[in-house]
Amino acid sequence: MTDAYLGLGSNLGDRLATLRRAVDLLGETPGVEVAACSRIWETDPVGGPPQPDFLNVVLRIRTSLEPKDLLSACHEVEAALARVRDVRWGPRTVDVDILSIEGYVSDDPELIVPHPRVTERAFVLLPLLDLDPDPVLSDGTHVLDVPLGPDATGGARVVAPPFRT
Ligand code: GSY
Repeated sequence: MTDAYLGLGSNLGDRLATLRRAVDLLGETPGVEVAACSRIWETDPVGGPPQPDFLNVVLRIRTSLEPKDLLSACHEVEAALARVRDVRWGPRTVDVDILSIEGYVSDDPELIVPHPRVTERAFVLLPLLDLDPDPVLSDGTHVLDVPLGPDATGGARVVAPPFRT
């Protein structure tokens, strides 16, 4: 089993229910076990057109899936929750991103690991710090050693405790 971090975000419909269902679906996926869940953060949208605020959460999972199969599992959860991929960077029912996979580094455009913007986005960074005070990405980067960009700390508030996993 391998540890991995996933980032989830939603800014359409019942955001909290959607995130909760996405976490449940991930946990029901064969070969995926949800090990830890961050608090639920409401965050200002970063990028794209004007759009509603997001709810974001980060999970630590343990998985026996190969990275590409884990990516497919994430896409299946998005599809099950009727994510519509229309506007790039636009509003979405749910987004499930792979942030880091223990022992795995990839620059394949289909699956870049670690995720290149972990240290640039408060909606990823702050929930990740809920799970680990000194997160280390799969390329050896200590997240807290990276200079933080302008979107890395602001525009985020905790709105709910972690989901039960
Ligand atoms: O990449 C995730 C989708 N996304 C988000 C998000 O999840 N949260 C916030 N606050 N802004 C975002 N912009 C994009 S794109």
